[in-house]
Amino acid sequence: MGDAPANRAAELRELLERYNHAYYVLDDPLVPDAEYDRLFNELKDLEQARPELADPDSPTQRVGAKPLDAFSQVAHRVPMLSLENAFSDDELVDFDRRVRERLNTPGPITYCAEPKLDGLAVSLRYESGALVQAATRGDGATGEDITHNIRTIRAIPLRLRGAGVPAILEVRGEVYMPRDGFERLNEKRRNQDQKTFANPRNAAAGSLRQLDSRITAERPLTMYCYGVGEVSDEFTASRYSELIQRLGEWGLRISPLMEPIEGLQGCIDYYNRLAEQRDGLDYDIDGIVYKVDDLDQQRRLGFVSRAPRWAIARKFPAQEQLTRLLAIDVQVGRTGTLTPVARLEPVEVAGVTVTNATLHNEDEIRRKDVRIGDLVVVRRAGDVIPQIVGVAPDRRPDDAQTFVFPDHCPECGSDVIRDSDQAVVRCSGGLFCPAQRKEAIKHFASRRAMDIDGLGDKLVAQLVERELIHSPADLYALSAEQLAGLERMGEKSAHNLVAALEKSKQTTLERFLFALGIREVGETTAKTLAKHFRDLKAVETADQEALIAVPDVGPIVADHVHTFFRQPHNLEVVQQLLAAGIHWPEIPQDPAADQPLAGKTIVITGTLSRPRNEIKEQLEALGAKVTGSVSKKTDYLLAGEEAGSKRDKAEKLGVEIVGEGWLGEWGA
Ligand code: JCF
Repeated sequence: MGDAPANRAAELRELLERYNHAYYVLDDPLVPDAEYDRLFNELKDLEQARPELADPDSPTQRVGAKPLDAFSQVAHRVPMLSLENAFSDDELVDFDRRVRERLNTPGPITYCAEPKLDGLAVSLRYESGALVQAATRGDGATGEDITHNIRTIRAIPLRLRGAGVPAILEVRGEVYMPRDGFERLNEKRRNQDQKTFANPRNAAAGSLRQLDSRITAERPLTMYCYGVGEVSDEFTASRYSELIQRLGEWGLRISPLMEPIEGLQGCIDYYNRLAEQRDGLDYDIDGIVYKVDDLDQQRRLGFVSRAPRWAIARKFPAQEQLTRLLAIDVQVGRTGTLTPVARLEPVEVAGVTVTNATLHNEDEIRRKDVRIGDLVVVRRAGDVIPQIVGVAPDRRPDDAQTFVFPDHCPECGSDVIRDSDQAVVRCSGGLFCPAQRKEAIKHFASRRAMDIDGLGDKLVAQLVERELIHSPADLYALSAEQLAGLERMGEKSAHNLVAALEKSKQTTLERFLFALGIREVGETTAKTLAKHFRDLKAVETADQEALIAVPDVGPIVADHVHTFFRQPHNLEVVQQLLAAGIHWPEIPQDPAADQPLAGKTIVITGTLSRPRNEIKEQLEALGAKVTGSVSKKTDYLLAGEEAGSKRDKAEKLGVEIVGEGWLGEWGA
């Protein structure tokens, strides 16, 4: 008779390890998160009830353990190498020539190319398939023991799987923090008044340098493997690409972008391809690594000091640059949020000229001690707005000026108000403030709101500044003659705009609610409200209790909605809009197509017109599941501009690729 709980624990561990591997290593989940959580909790309960069943390698043990007093040193049995850099094609040409000369071959060399990650190099030691030690690179000869931290990273197997695992296997690779995790971490730290990390590399390094692994466990780290150190004799491979493939088969995470290429031209093509994809990747890369693929050729080439002769890193333009901070302007957003914006001496960052960057908020400026006139570090990565990540304090000019946050709105002069909990400063002027009025009208007209074609930002600015309109309702009183008199407006565009205004009158309740620009009421909330109340009057008159009763509406949203419809001015505008002829179809009692995208798996990629999270939330509200990478199970790839590897993969797998406009089909 077996011990039933012991058997179940073993079974759960095996299942969880398989799901873990699929999720964190292959980026291709096998079960929904809820199922994983259910099994995980079952195992946790079992281990708690029967402590003798505990296992240090159990998936439940990845939450970190008691802090260490200090790091101990680890001598690398095989040195951890660094890479020589090439900053131009010429330097790459030289590299290729040197390789061919040393090998005495005229023909093209087969290289293996991979993106060079900007993270932290580590070495993992597996004995009989079990992870026994992990160390940083250190000086290449000696590093620090970070086993306790590495064990919290779910992409790193605690035990290797599959056949032929060597008795001793040291794996080398890069631990890094994906961009979205980095942004989320910084956002959280900003809200908690903690210092933000300058870039994902620093965040990864800081996370691995913790004595308390419970902190590391909370950080979104992952790893790609790119080599081996000490390996027992039974392991043989003839090519680097084959060796890496084997690591993948044993459960280690390897880059899907790694591929063998032919000769110098192959290197240049690969570089150009990745340069295109760079902004769309979900992690920072600072170049391409080329390695001679034939391991025998590698052995013949050998090393110079600490760098192999068989590899080179071709660097991309840097993602961080120093430039002068000329001024700090304060911008007023739709809901009156004042955001400091850095005006910079133009500087090229990773191929794009940057003249503005966000400074987030007042506290952030203070924490970073940014002063006008400073040389500042600007970072641009992916589709994120350029950021000021720090200053060069030793290069501060004598006349650098501390920025004083204004007490009054720069647009309308109203007093500013500070939210007590957040670092947010807001203009109290409401729709009296022209900046807020412009933003409110732009929002009202936007594609996902009333969808008024041809009403661009410049035009809205003119209309507000010339006091032709004060509220969205005034738009519908504009005549073609009035419009034709404006700058850059011909008779034809004026007529088109009037037609677009007319067309926009036929809308939906959810679009209308969204268009009103009530604080915290995004498309999802607007849809929820519309579905729940089915009638504008009902939303208008709902008290807070009735609003909180709506699924996913919390007290803050309820408060904003309630307050909005208690303002006579707002009610008047709504009345005028209805009087202008805005109307929508009645909403049936129980919408049959409740969740039109239920059961669909969608991946989002490329540059989109709105934050990815917003789109993700909408898709989820429609019943879809949004995942991080394309696989056979993906139903749609929602691709924005400059979609890179994910688009290629979707094409390869025959996954349907749709654009942002497709969301409109679902009323999103
Ligand atoms: O991605 C990297 N940062 C990276 C670093 C990739 C590699 O293939 C490397 C490396 C450092 C040394 N290979 C070596 C030999």
